[in-house]
Amino acid sequence: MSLLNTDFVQDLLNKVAGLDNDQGDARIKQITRRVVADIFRVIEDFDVSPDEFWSAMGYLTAVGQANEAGLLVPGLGLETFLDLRTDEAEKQAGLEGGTPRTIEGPLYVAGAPLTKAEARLDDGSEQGEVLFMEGQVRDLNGAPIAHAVVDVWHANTLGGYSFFDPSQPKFNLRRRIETDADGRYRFRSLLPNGYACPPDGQTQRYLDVLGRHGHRPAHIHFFVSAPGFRKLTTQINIDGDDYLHDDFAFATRDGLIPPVMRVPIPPPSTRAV
Ligand code: MBD
Ligand code: FE
Repeated sequence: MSLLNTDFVQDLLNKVAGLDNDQGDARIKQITRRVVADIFRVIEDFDVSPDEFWSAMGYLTAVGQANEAGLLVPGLGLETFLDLRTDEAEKQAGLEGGTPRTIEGPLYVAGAPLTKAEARLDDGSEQGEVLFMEGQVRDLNGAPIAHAVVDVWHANTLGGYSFFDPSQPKFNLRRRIETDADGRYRFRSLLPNGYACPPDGQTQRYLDVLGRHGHRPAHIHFFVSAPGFRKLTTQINIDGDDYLHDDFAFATRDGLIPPVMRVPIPPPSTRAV
């Protein structure tokens, strides 16, 4: 027997969503009507017990208290779904091509130091493989864009991000670089390691129940923006990472795995002076 389909429960849903008044926000009301009805349906179809229900409410409370909503969202593929929808909307609008977008994730911090054309992202206090990256910001016709801002952020060699990892200096591995007259930028940093969800955190607790890991492949985030252009949110992955195609956040995409060239450093005695 379905309680959901009774007039009584349908009327309850209408009242819950404020559909019996003419105040408030019509769109939020419609969405609320759907979301609550869908939760009712899940409870009915899966015969969810009160204990199970309250356990789920306790979980959501804990996610909020742990500030992990932004981590759970990519873990559930929701952020990737938003990207796929934006891709589709742009395609419908005739906007195709260029570097693919991928998710922002929860670890961006605004206001990183801004420099022209080049930057060093690490302060020399951490040991690791030195990374050089350079590129050119171009429009869809291939024309370079001068004075674009490349906002880059990534993890350290332990997979931790400054601000979220209190052991790192402020804005460590976070910079904004303004492209030069040819649209070019370059930076020096340290090769990051992959991020992993906090093992005792709420996101990992859920992933455990799903039999999933909470690892991301090593990656570098970018916002690329310039006046008069859409803002690009993307990442590159470091080729060869064990999790390259097994990202808990589902952010790896074709076109975002550039070749990594390892360059031997000649011993000091053979170095040109
Ligand atoms: C990250 O570093 C990240 O980029 C995402 C999407 C989720 C968690 C950690
Ligand atoms: Fe990240």
